[in-house]
Amino acid sequence: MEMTLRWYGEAYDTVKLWQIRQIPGVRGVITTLYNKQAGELWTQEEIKALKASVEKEEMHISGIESVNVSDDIKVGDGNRDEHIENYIKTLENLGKEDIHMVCYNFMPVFDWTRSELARKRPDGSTVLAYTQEAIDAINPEEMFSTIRGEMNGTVMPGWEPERLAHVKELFDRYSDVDEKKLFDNLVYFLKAIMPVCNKYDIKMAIHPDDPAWSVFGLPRIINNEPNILKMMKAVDDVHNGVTFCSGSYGTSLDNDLPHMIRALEGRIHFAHVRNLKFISPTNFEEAAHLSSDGSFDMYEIVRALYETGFSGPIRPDHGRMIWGEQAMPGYGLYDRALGAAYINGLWEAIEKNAKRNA
Ligand code: DNO
Repeated sequence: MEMTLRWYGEAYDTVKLWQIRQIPGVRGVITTLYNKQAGELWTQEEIKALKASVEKEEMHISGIESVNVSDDIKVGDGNRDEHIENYIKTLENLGKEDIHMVCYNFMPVFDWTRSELARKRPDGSTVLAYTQEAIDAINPEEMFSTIRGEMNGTVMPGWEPERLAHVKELFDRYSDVDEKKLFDNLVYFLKAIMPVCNKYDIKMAIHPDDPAWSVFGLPRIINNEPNILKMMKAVDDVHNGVTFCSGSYGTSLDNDLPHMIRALEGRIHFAHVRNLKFISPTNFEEAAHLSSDGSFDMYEIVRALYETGFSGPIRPDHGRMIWGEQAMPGYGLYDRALGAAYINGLWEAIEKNAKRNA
């Protein structure tokens, strides 16, 4: 594995590359052209400039999170084919710039959903949290304005104001999209992009639905082991793989995370590692990465990645907001740096133990 950190680019991130570079073992970042709307083409010049901005700090790009998929592609209408053409050209331009891992999601309307972005924990840190009761009480069309006030002035991924200004229209477009249709549209998209992925060895890593069940009546298709296996079988190519996100699959207590990692051996191209603390099965908050702070056994998650030969980029995921930091909720420097150090420690211990016992 390669330890990395997510970075939103010079114009958007409160965290600076020189700070990331001081986290032990981190030389790679996962980044994006954050100003791009889904469906737009990324030119080679733009990608080159992004690369240069990272490399001047003696770091490199380990993958893209995300090249977003447009609603036209997800719904299967409008400008779907033009957007797929742009996606293919974008992948080609990324391949030419030697970038080989792309994370994306196929969630309708909203990317991740949380009901709170700053729940206070007993130690004074704040975290993202979810309660089903709170979500049920929100009118989805007002979801954005409800949580906007907690974004610390940042633009959060998947919550682009330009898109969410039309949220009612978006909901209407999905009104006849059920799970089968969404799945078929995903397969259509994957089949169209596989040739370029093969040509440039670009590993596509679909991000799971977060939370792993339907919210606001919208369909969910990437939420459990049988569904991912179905997706991988429908387009059986190593470049059609997944982002294993413990905090997203882990929202459902029915998902056995180490078991899933083993079932997906060879097709996990990117790992997001974080911990959640459950108050009830539909009320959880994000915790520190340390196992004992939450509900997951992080040792078993990292061990499963190690034992299945995971060699892609890994990143600590959402951190708590600690030490007075003001940043994008989940994406401050301090707690993610602690997370990286902890995961590195687990990995080193697991690796040395495995070698000793070999
Ligand atoms: C949230 C992230 C997601 C993820 C996208 C991938 O913090 O994990 O926004 O990047 O779903 O496309």
